[in-house]
Amino acid sequence: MNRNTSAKMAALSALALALTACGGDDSGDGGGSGGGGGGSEAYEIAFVQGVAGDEFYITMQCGIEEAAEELGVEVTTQGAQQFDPALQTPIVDSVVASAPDGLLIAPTDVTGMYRPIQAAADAGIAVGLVDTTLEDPSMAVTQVASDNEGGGAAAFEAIQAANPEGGTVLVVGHEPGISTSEARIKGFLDALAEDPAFTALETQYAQNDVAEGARIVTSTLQATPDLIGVFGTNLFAAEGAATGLRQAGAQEQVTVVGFDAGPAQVEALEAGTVQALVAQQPAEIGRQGLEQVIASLDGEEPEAEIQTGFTIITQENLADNQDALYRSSC
Ligand code: T6T
Repeated sequence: MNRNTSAKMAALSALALALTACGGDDSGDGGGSGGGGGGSEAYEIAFVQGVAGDEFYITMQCGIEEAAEELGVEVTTQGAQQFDPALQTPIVDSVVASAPDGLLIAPTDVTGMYRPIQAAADAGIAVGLVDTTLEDPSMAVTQVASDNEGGGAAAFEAIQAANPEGGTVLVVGHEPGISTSEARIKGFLDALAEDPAFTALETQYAQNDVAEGARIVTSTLQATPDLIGVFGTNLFAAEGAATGLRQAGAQEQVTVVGFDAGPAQVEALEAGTVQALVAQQPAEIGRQGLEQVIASLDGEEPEAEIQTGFTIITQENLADNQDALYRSSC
């Protein structure tokens, strides 16, 4: 355990309790007209992940597949090897060519993915945006995502609770141009601006690469030895931050809060390299996205926007929040 003494951990635990599952409609009822127990036609739905092999999207796939079985629809899932619009575009183009009834997609760039997704809508495919979004999402019948700004603010509050005296913090974003990265950073920095005891260094981006995240944190520690906190905005950024701190031997000094709760993040939490995780509800995002797309295909009015909540996980409440952890397979 690092210099987060028991008092700091108690403060974090209290905050985690206060913030648990806040920030969204996590009722799981689809928020509207979707779903409805197997009455749908045997629609074909394509799910295009932001990236393959990321436990967030794997867990989302599990939620979509479970809902698809209940609803009697077919789902196929694909994802590129990297979070990159140049790699996601041909996948969407080939989905459009195969003419499914619906497309659920996490766009990897707010502008770069507009053309292929608009082409899907133009071809009569019902589009649902899950997790990430576009600058112009008007072609989508629904958008389902976490309260990303709220999650960013909660991440700052966790660092603040562990370091009430304030200090210098660093945000490691996942990648510029991805809506979730920008929203989480905004939420974090807006909350930080309310407390003059804290200063944020210029945000850096790990480019969804753990090694790059680690490099950013070790070089920041050299330039800013009094760093007290790091916010990693997704799986890769948070894992990179934890790795960098381990390499620099600075776990005692720096509070790390990361978005997401995959196995590596949970391991870092247990080891004390990370003090809090903002766990999203990826299965629920997928389920609700599917329900709304099907509602649209059934001629019902889909819910245009649904926001899901998050859970702040600490060492203290980890045992009670096993359901919030991401899965590596369905
Ligand atoms: O944080 C999630 C997702 O919400 C984000 O849009 C991209 O990164 C993740 O998939 C985690 O790696």
